[in-house]
Amino acid sequence: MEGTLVRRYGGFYYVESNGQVWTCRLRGRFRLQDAAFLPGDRVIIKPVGPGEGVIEDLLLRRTCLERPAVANVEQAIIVFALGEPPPDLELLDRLLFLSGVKDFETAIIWNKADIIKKEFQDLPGIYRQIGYRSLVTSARTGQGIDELKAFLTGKLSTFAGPSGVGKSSLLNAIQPGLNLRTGEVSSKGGRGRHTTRQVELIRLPKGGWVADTPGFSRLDLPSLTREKVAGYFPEMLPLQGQCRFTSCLHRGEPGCAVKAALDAGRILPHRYEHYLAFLDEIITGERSF
Ligand SMILES: Nc1nc2c(ncn2[C@@H]2O[C@H](COP(=O)(O)OP(=O)(O)OP(=O)(O)O)[C@@H](O)[C@H]2O)c(=O)[nH]1
Ligand SMILES: [Mg+2]
Ligand SMILES: [Zn+2]
Repeated sequence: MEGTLVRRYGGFYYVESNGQVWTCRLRGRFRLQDAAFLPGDRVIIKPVGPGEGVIEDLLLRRTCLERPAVANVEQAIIVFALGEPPPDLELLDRLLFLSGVKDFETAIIWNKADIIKKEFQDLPGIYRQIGYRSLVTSARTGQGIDELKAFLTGKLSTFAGPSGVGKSSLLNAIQPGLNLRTGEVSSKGGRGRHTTRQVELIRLPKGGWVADTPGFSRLDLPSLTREKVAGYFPEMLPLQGQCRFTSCLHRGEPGCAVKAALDAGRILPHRYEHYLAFLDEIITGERSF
């Protein structure tokens, strides 16, 4: 039988197949490569008892993410809070960049609208203007939850974002009765407490899957050639080919259209800074090959 790996825990693999969750072990020849199995993977299982099975085979993956570790992702739902913890825009831009390189559909969820801090209130509009889907929600009041549900239906999505922003709380709001564990944001550092420990795939009533994932604050960039970096910044994309030099990397070369757009206020300073930082990282990565 074909199924979807929804969770791994303590040497067991939980596989959904035919509307039922099977508790599985890996077949002998796979045991040494158990790291190769990720939630989201399509597998073949053989029932060995009531609700129990053995994983016989792993089907070809269409996509793979390392952080959060989920296979076959079609859509990245990037979650940040408009209050505590304060949004780390470099991490956001990194996630947007990675999601673009992986060719995922993307949406930014700005959660905790009920305790929004003034200094962050323009962010949803700013990112919408750049071209991203940008939705304001509150897991507490229910604001935006129906729209979020509509985003998720029919696809395999993964939540991604820092600890404490409300990823598990949003899923609980979408699907009352789910009872995912949620944790306080610490009063000292304003950080989450890493309440979710494992990736868990949740089946949506109207079709599709969504992965609740542990929060993280660091993320490596994919390997890429330096000329491609600007193409994953939607506000720079239309300027391609307009710089004086075709090899322009927009780092201060004369006649640079990106620099002109920055000076004219059509590209935001923090986005440009992150472009430069990512470009540096990509160039360093090129050298290490
Ligand atoms: N005021 C308010 N609090 C929220 C909202 N969403 C979540 N919280 C609170 O924020 C804290 C963290 O929520 P979680 O859902 O555990 O956050 P998470 O993103 O799953 O965190 P990790 O599992 O650690 O990655 C909890 O105390 C929630 O009650 C919201 O919309 N408004
Ligand atoms: Mg969580
Ligand atoms: Zn340029």
